[in-house]
Amino acid sequence: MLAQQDLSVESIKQAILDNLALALARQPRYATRHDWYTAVALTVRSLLASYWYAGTNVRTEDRVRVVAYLSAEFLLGPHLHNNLVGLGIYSQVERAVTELGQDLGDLIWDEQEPGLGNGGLGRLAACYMESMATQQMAAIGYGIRYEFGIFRQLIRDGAQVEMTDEWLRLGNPWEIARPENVYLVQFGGSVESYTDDSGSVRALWLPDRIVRGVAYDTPVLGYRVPWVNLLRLWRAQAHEEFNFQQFNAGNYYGAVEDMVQSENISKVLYPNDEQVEGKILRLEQQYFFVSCSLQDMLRLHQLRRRALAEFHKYWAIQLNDTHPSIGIAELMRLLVDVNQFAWNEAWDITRRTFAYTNHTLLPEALEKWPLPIFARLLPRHLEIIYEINRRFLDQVRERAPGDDGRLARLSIIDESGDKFVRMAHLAAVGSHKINGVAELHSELLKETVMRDFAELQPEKFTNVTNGVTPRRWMAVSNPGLTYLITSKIGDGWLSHLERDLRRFEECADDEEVQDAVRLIKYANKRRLAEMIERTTRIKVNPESMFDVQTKRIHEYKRQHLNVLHIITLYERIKHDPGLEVLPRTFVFGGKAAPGYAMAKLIIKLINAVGEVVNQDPAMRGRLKVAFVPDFNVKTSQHIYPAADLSEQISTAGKEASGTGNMKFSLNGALTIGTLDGANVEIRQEVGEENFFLFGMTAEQVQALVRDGYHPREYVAKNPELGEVLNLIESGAFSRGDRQTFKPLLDSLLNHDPFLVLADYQSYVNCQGEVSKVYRDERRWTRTSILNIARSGKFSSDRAVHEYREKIWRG
Ligand code: 26Q
Repeated sequence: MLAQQDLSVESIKQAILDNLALALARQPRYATRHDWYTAVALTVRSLLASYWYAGTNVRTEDRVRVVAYLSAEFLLGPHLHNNLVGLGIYSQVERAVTELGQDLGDLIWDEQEPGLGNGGLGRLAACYMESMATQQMAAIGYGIRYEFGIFRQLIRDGAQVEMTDEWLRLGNPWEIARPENVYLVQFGGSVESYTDDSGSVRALWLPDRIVRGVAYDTPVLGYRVPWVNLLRLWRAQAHEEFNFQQFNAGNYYGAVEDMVQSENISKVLYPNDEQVEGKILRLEQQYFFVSCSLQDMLRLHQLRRRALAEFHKYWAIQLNDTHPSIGIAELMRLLVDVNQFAWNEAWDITRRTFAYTNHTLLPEALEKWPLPIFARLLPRHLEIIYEINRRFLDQVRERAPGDDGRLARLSIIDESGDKFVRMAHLAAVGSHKINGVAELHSELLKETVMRDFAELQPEKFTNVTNGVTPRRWMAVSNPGLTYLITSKIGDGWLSHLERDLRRFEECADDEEVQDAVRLIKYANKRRLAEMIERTTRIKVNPESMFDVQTKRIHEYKRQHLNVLHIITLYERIKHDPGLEVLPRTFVFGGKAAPGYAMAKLIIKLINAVGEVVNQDPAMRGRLKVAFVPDFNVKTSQHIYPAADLSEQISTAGKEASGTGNMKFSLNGALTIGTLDGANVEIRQEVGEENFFLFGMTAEQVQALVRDGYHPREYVAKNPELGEVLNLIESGAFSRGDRQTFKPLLDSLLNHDPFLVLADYQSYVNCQGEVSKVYRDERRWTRTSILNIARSGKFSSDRAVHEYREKIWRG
């Protein structure tokens, strides 16, 4: 076993060989690349072990309040590279691996990432876990160990094809199963009441199904600190004893079938993003992992020998959106039904423990469960929610007598038509703090979806602007730039981004630094160009400007606005073949929810336009379009460092924060964007003269929607826009077929809630300005350096610090 004190190249080599021989039973000459990867991974993991124990001691012995970050998603990305950088042993391991005849870069690339998230929300959870470890805050991330993460995306004939993500097929050296750490989770059945020894009437839940949750632990290492936090993910298993009651009744196959059913709970991540569907299995997943997690917290609390009445003093539970909000009813159940607490005391503990982060204002993304589904699956929780709601509405009635409209709007139960449980209302009532994820978003939250709550309890509302970890998004992804910055300002900035990165600003006018920044960007663009050619066969020129939009595909994010601009340039060149245009490569990436037809059509449009543009000789050396398949953490690490221009063009008021915007800016891309989400704060930080702003404000959007949006008026006034739409309509991008893109045009022209055509001209003008500035190399690079140097605020270290100060202090 390799000890931390002995990290010579020789001993690392020996440890890798030992792991190959002893853990994998493989001789070097027969080892595959993946065997080597696993041997290196196990070697690195063993170096984390002693930090790991130390953390266990804090969580079980000390008096600190531990953060429990509850999230249905953790989009960690590959571990190996990150842990090598975190331990500060990259170069030794690289030498050891080279001497063993392998290439560390190849082994790193071999890792299959755990794609246990959809996008921003899941990746945010991963950045926060890393920052909490770096700040040596005791924290546990709780979630689901999905057997299949987010689907793998292929592009076939320009369209998205989904493949299952078998990330565990070759094993996972980073996790440790804890088969002894199991909890039982009940579902369905009925509730009866009984009188306990002291004469109180109590509820007894008689479930009709019991599932077992097994813990799988993954270490989350802090950067250059002796600290590891735990990510504890639950896997569903059949509870044999229970199911085999059926066996005793002579139904062996029935019992086995039920067991298979149970394991389905942790099978697959729902690939929805910002549009929710009320699927029973999804509610089962949520309750499953939340119940396991709370039982685990109670057990750890007891290990610390603390009274249950003090639970809130030792645990701060953060709800990553409403997905785990059933936890509020579950903690009440565990306190009242299982531990015989009085309601009021249990409620006090619960409210002081939970806090809720909202990530969206889109009505279609607010979770609500049809009452019949909820009643069937969680009958006791529904009773508890009714009681929470009754007491809450009584309070409201006292404050605002006779205002039935307000009561109906605030109620946890939506009774306006078919009945639903509104999870955001449950989360709001059961939490002591509610936060949005960017200044603008937090303000809009109080004005729109949570307005009545904000009037009632304004002190509950706060903002914590999102952040991203500079370790993965800079040190790991962009070693060239990291090295340059360190050579200028020393190496403290990776741990103190907000304090130190600013000092790089002094280099903005230094021509040598400018040249170096340009060279690094060029090398990163070549690396991305290679990846693009390998995956799409499209050759792109790293000398051209890389104009990049990567994020989930959604109408509100307006990838189609970007496409309208591409077609505009295409048309201009067609009309005037001698036209001087700035050579641009448009890079797209992102997944569409498999059931979201319009998003899939947008992918088709991007690829269709690309196909026409890329093969047209008149466009050569001017325009190229590439769609990078399977945008995920691993591929994105090649993308952010290579971008010149970052597209953040959502309809104002719709993107809660965005975090890709921060990763781009930190890596020196300039942003073209609307006043939406964290763009507003990025612009504030980098300076308005260093940000390409266009489009309506959130207020203007609201007003236009209120007064009636008539998209055709914009077309009537704008011949160039008309031509662009006509070209799509004519079938120019669909081999003459006029049907393909009809639904998209129909939406743009008749009922587009995201006002694409209203922002079109402003966007195209702004892009003209972008081209102008890009031609001035020095000015562009200077601005790029200012973007980097002024991005310190967007570190997730700052964000978790704010959570601690504003929310977790209690
Ligand atoms: C809900 C119910 C059923 C199935 C799936 C879902 C589901 C899953 C994922 C709903 C939403 C999501 C993901 C949302 C998300 O990623 N939101 C983004 O969160 C980021 C972090 O705060 C923000 O920066 C983005 O603005 C926001 O869009």
